[in-house]
Amino acid sequence: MRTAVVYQPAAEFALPPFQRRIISLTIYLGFAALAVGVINGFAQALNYAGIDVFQYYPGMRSYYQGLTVHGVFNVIILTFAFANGFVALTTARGLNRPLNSALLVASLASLATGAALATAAILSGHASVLFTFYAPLQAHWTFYLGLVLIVVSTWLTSINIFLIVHAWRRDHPGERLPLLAFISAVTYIFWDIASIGIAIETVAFLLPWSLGLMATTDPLLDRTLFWFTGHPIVYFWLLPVYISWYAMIPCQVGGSLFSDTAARIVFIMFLIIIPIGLHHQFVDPGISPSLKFAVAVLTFIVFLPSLLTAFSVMYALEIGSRRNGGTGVISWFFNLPWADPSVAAQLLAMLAFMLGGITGLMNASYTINLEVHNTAFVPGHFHLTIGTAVALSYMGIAYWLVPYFEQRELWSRKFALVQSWLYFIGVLILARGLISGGLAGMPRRTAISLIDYPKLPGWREAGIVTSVGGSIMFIAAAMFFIEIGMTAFFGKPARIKDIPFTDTIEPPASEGFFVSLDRFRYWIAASIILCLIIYGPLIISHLPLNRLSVGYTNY
Ligand code: HAS
Ligand code: CU
Repeated sequence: MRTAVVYQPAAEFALPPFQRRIISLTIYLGFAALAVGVINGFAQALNYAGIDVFQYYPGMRSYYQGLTVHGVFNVIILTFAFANGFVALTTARGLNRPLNSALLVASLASLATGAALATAAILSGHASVLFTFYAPLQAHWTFYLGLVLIVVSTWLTSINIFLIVHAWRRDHPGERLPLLAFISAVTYIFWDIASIGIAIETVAFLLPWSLGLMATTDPLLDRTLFWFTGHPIVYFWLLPVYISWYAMIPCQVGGSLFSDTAARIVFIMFLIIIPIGLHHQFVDPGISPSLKFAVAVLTFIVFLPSLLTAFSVMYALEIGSRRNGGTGVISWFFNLPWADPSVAAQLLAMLAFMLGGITGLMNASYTINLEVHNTAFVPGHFHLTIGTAVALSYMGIAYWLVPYFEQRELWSRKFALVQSWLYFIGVLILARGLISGGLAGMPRRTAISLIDYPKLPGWREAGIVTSVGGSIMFIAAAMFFIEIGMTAFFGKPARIKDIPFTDTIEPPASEGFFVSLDRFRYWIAASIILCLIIYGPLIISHLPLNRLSVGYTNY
């Protein structure tokens, strides 16, 4: 028996138009950030070829200011805005229940205020500290306050999600939570635990330090707290996309997800395996090699839920293709609805993610990491993950979401298709350049166009390839904005009642162990215990704090 992943699949989606509007504004705020971010991304790519265009950008003072804009706008403002809007929407649809309007507005207000504060600090040159804002580099306090408000917006969204989950459970005692609502809720539970590190770092240390209330700070502790959140943050970017891959794409290709239980296990695995941020600190002093090794092993374990996802989603695609006449061992893949830009963009994102996953494992391998850390290899990895698996999926999702928000048809399917392919081709070229440059020792986060020492063999070619790929991506990103702008303002009016969602072939278990997957408190406890095992001894051994660093400001 096929089971829908939502409650009341046949009923009209009970989301009031006002809430739909607030959700759309939240996501549009994210897309506006993306627009600013990619303009600076273009300059980053050209930098690798030795071309400095920052000097022509109005208001930009330095390479690092541009890089901060690129990072903060694309991986903090865009991703948080998208998650807040999209996951609130999927929870509401999963339960077919309206959200709390006041909380929706409060979350958007907090996000917009935080983004405005951080933007003002960065654009005025008071926060050229990159998206990792390592101490002792010190930004203006408004930058940290902006970040705090952005994180608060995600907590407000969490409360909204948990309130309707709780209300639904009260009305349906003993029933399994519909899959779409389950994976949406787990995404935010996961993030709430993961965000504790960055919250402590900014509120307890960086904010008072930048306000002058605290003269010095402890850079290693700050970095450790940052990466406690900074690793799982990448899954907070990814999981909304996984929601689309699991619960929407199968429907969009005419297929079904095979196993409800497998999808729930994947999200629970992400929830439990939070504390692996130390794989970003393999070269940091003051952390024992055995702990680093333990974290390398845990990182290999967190590879599993993504591998499971690859197989689950691939099977769902295959089911869809075969239902529509697809045959063969491989050729069914070409029978997927490649003419649908929403599907094509996300399929291409998945293909890129295979390479992103492989390069992630390379990073996680302790000894290889010593070779590639802080080289261009790392941006090569993350442009395939956040830069494509996530960003290109957002674009694919936008190709049904913006029509749904605006109740208009997509402006041009062909234009959107060309856009998706161009972006995909661009990123493959860019990543090829960055990865080969990284292997030749080309550093990341470096104004290559301004260095006054000779480039090593291989850097020049890698830089040219990177800038060609980045330029193609930039054109494709511009096409994305044209497509959604034209859709929002000039698309043919249409009546789109609902969002896409799939069904599962294997229904959720009604008895036995797997029913307890829905008992969040067990998994929250497991997650917190694992965090304490990995980070507890590390933090204790680090006490008393080593408060050595006064702030270094570059403005
Ligand atoms: Fe990472 C650094 C390890 C995933 C983002 N990563 C970064 C940074 C970013 C980032 C931004 O261990 C730089 C941070 C900074 O500024 O310093 N990463 C991993 C590992 C994974 C991984 C093991 N990363 C991500 C994701 C990101 C992301 C996801 C963003 C969204 N990463 C690292 C490490 C570093 C690092 C080290 C530190 C490097 C250093 O030294 O600084 C894994 O989670 C990846 C698992 C992925 C897979 C792929 C599954 C494939 C799927 C698609 C299926 C395709 C289908 C299509 C269905 C196992 C699900 C069908 C196709 C047919 C052909 C039929
Ligand atoms: Cu990581």
